[in-house]
Amino acid sequence: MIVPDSHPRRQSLLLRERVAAGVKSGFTSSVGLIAHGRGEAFDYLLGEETTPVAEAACRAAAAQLLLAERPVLSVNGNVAALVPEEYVALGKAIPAPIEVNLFYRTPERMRFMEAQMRSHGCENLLCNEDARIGVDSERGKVDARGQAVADVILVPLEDGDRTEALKRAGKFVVTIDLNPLSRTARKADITIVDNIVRCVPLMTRFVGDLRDRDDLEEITRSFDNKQNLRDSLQVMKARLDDTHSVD
Ligand code: PTJ
Repeated sequence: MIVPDSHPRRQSLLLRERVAAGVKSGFTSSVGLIAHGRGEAFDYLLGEETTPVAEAACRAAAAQLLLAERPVLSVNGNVAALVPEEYVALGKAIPAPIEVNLFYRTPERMRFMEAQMRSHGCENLLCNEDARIGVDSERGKVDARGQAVADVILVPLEDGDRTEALKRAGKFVVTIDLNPLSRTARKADITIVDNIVRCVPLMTRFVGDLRDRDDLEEITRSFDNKQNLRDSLQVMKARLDDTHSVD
């Protein structure tokens, strides 16, 4: 589809097109379109920009990933459609492997995911299913070199039960979710309430800038995820309360 340069919602339409193209190519689930629409609604409430609250969460996430001994970045069909290159860049900057983890997992989709990530420069990609974490869905199948042994895991655009299972296994979970009320958002240790297309490049920038170990430890120590979620909801509430926004 051609989106005219002058279209007032051009950016948003282009992102939809990326997810739709992912479905057409077979690596994004058709249900991923519904997930994307849900994200769009919450992004409207945020004002479609990275808030100072989200920026602070990004900084804490970058610090935690740098402090990790075995960090892993999980990728699903929506992430692979929206930010393949940017995700690979984040993995290289930390450095951390990227592990494919799909809810709607089939051998064919796994092959398409691998091709999509490799075509965007991913060299350190984990796709095996030779270990398990404690969830009954297909998400329970993991790579023995990745989530199974990781200490800090980035789990973006997630649907629910995996974060709890990872937490039970003693892992530190970072998520990106535009919905601050979601199960994953509330169960994670750090929740970045922002659009993944904006916050992944920002995290990479923080990873490049932050190096001093004392600073990293202080940033993670002083981060409070419950307060971060309250503040994120407050940003959305303030926009809803602003009756002038319809003028
Ligand atoms: O590729 P698969 O098979 O692993 O499936 C992936 C999806 C995303 C389909 C699956 O995990 C799913 O159904 O997710 P949910 O339950 O819809 O949750 C996704 C969450 O991500 C929701 O809370 C959305 O608000 C949020 N979200 C959607 N798009 C974005 C987003 N958050 C940040 N940036 C986005 N662009």
